[in-house]
Formats: sequence, C-alpha cells, structure tokens
Amino acid sequence: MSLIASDHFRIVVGLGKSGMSLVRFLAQRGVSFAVADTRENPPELATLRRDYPQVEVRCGELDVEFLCRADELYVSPGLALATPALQAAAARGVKLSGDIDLFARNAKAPIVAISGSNAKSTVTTLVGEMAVAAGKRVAVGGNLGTPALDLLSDDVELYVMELSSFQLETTNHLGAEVATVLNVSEDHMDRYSGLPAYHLAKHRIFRGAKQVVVNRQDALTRPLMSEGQPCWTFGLSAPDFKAFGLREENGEKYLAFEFQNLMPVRELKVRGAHNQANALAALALGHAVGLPFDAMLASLRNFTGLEHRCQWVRELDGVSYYNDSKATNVGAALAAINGLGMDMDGKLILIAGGDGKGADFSGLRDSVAKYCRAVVLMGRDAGLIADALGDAVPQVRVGSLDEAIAQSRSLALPGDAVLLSPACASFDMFKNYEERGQLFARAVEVLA
Ligand code: UMA
Ligand code: ADP
Repeated sequence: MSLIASDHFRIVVGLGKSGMSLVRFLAQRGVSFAVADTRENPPELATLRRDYPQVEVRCGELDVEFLCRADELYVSPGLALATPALQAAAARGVKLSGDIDLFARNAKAPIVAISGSNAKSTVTTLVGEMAVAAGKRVAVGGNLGTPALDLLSDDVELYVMELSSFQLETTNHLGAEVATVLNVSEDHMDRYSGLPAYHLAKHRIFRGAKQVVVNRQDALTRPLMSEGQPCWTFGLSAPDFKAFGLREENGEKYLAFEFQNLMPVRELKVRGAHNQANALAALALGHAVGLPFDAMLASLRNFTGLEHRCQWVRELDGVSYYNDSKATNVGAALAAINGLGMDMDGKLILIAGGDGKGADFSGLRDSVAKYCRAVVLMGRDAGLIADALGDAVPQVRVGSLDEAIAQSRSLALPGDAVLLSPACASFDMFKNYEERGQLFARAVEVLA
C-alpha cells in the first residue's frame, strides 16, 4: 500500500531528475497530477511527453492560479521555496513538499541521512560501501545522483542518503534511523538570506531522527535533542564514551572508538585530516545502524576517494598535481589547502575562482598565506578572491584553465604541488565541476 491519498490533486514543480522520479512514482500509484517548470524546455520534457502523454505540463513562468489547483506541490530542489509563486500558493493553503518527504513516508527500511556543507558524497559513498561489505542489501543515493524515489524497493534493507539543504527545505518529516550534518560552513549564499537560514534548512534532517551523529569540532552540527536520544560524536581529538576520534600511541596514530584503537591512520589511502574526519563520521554512522567493525574497516582500507576530490593526477618535474574541482565553496578549498599543505615540505600553487555564489572569501587568507607560494585566479569572481587575499601571496590573473595550468607550472618549484581547488562553482566557465576537473586532469596528463 502506498502512503499517499489518491483523491487529491498534486503538481510536480520542476522537471529535472527529481521531477521525473516524482512523475514515475505518482503515475505508478494512480495519483492524479500535473507538472510545471519555469524553464521553456526542461530536461525531462521529451521523456514525459513520450512516456506519460496524458499528463498536463506547463512550462515557463509559474502561474499561481494553476498551482492553486493542487492540494500539494512537490517542489524540485533546484527551485527555492522562497520563489514568489510558491509562496503565494502556500499562502492560499497549498501544502509544499518534496521528493524526500514522499520517499520517507514510503521507505520501509531504516534511513542513514547525511548532510553537511562538505564531505556528503564521500561519507555517503563510504557508508554505502561499508554496508555492502557487511552483506546488507543497501540503496545509496539522493543528492549523490539517483533520486530518492527511484531507490524505493521492498528488497532494500538499508537506505544511505545524501541530502542537500535544497532537498531538506521541502522535507517536513524524515524519521531517519540516524541523521548527521557533517559540518557547516558558508555555501549557496546566492539562495539563502545568510548562514542562519542555510543552517536551519540543513537541520531539518534531524526531524524525527532516532539517533544523531555530531561533529565535536563544529558546534553548528549539533541539533536540539530530546533526552535519552542516542548521540554519537566524531572528531580529530581522542574519543571518550559514544565517540569516534584519533588516538596516538607509541608514535602511531589510530582511528579509535571510545577506548579501543580500530586501525592505524596510515592504512587509509585517502590523504589529509579532513579525510580522517570523514572516515570517523562514516564509522559512527555505520556503528549506529549496527554494521560490524571488521566490514567497516575493510571498506576504509580499500577506499581510494572519489573523483575530483583532492585527487592526485600526476607528478612532473618534482611537482604533484591535484584535482579538487569539487571544492565549490570556501570550506572545501580550506580543507584541501590545510590538509595537503601541512603534509608536505614544499608549497602549493592554488588555482581558484569561478562563480562564488555570494561567498565571503576572506576565510581563505590565513591558510593561503601559510601554505601557498602563489595563487592563480580565473573566472567571474577572481577579482573578489584577489581583494580578499590582498597581499598574502603573489597573485596571477588568467583567462582560461589552460593558462592557469601553464602559469602554475612556471611558478612551482620541485617539492611543490599545483592544486585546483576553486572555492567556487564552475558554471561561469564550464558545464559543471566534473567538466572542470576532467579538463584539468586531461591537460595536466599531456604536459610534456
Ligand atoms: N530549475 C529551473 N526551473 C524549475 C526547476 C529547476 O530553472 O522549475 C533549475 C534549477 O534552478 C537548477 C536546475 O534547474 O539550476 C536543476 O534543478 P532540478 O531541481 O531540476 O534538479 P534535478 O535534476 O532534479 O537534480 C536534483 C539535484 N540538483 C539540485 O539540487 C540543483 C541533484 O544534485 C541531485 O543529484 C538530483 O536532484 C537527484 O536527487 C546536484 C546538485 O548540484 C548534484 N546539488 C547541489 C549541490 O550538491 O551543491 C545541491
Ligand atoms: P559534498 O557532497 O558535500 O559536496 P564531497 O565529498 O563531494 O562533498 O566533497 C566536496 C569537497 O569537499 C571536495 O573538494 C573535498 O575535497 C572537500 N572535503 C571533503 N571532506 C571534507 C571535510 N571533512 N571538510 C571540508 N571539506 C571536505
């Protein structure tokens, strides 16, 4: 039985991946619905017309009268709830919801729910791999790629979901078995009025959670909890009760749980303190849903990291090249600069810039001064980064990625590393961060 009333009328707003998954879900259950999208030619329009020709679709500017025909709107993550037409419909009593709400109402297996400004994809993938190693039938997705509703199946024993603040805006009740916000730093400031609004959206992940996982080193990740609600913590300090952390013994650093050392940090294939934090977060989440340590540790030992996240590309003339194109905000770039910087004898040549999404770049200054030899700036907001960095280190402005690589190469000395970690989205110059990362890696690979 589907937990959705069939006598009501719904409108799916947005016809991208999430919208199309909603269409399939509602059509399979015989619910009457229509579709709207602000774009004249949304990506899934042809598929909808082919597979569901009877469904009414309105493209272009949202029509409030049309939206008000629905009892409930399922709004895609790409559209802010603050959109005036959506607010006008809500003021007239139309309920606003999204695909994650519907997923949560229909999922029969426990949900591990993962949000945060950075490391969501890495930790979600890790927990998914840990569950596979533990022999669980696991479904992994959400913001990571496969829309939540496409994962629903009676066979699934565990859902591991990456959830963005955009998806959480429309999530009224999740009821996860365990939920976490891994870290909070400024992102998407072109969509939110400020950090408080962004933080509020992220913390909706804790609604109805049975257990929570908190980052001890980031107070903004701590939810309001009910008394007795199990809370596990992770952080780079030595762990205490119900805690995962690092412990040093006889010159060896270990991933540890409470007073038990689990494995030496040097057995991790991924580099940097941020990746040690990610491993600890994944252990805490897996432990909360009963995954055994031996399976979780085997997954950690095998994990080589995701593409475009601080990924080593090659070494040339004694200089290493790293692709961290997924660093689309200041927090992620800082993790790479500090993580690599503190681990090497040489210095970094940082390639940064792009669409800054309204961010304040001044947080980069101290780490850049400490670990970088120079910065090479490109893209729309290069000037904003240049102003924020001031005279911290020499700066070079370039017009293309190829020029950025050539300049970086000439600035680097043996023992240095060239790091593409833009602290910005890519849309001003590239299709997406993947394209930016691939072009970087390819250009670096062919350097003679
Ligand atoms: N859009 C319109 N008009 C509409 C609806 C959407 O202009 O009526 C625009 C949005 O502003 C956006 C684009 O279309 O620029 C895509 O929006 P969408 O809601 O149609 O996106 P989907 O194709 O459904 O993909 C979404 C997530 N995208 C966003 O949140 C923007 C995907 O995350 C996610 O993988 C997918 O659902 C499945 O769950 C991508 C992402 O960029 C990777 N996420 C952001 C991030 O990680 O920073 C949050
Ligand atoms: P998300 O899905 O939240 O964007 P990813 O795992 O894709 O997270 O990583 C995004 C960026 O954040 C990458 O540049 C990565 O190197 C960086 N990163 C990974 N772990 C952390 C962390 N714990 N803190 C800050 N940045 C991180």
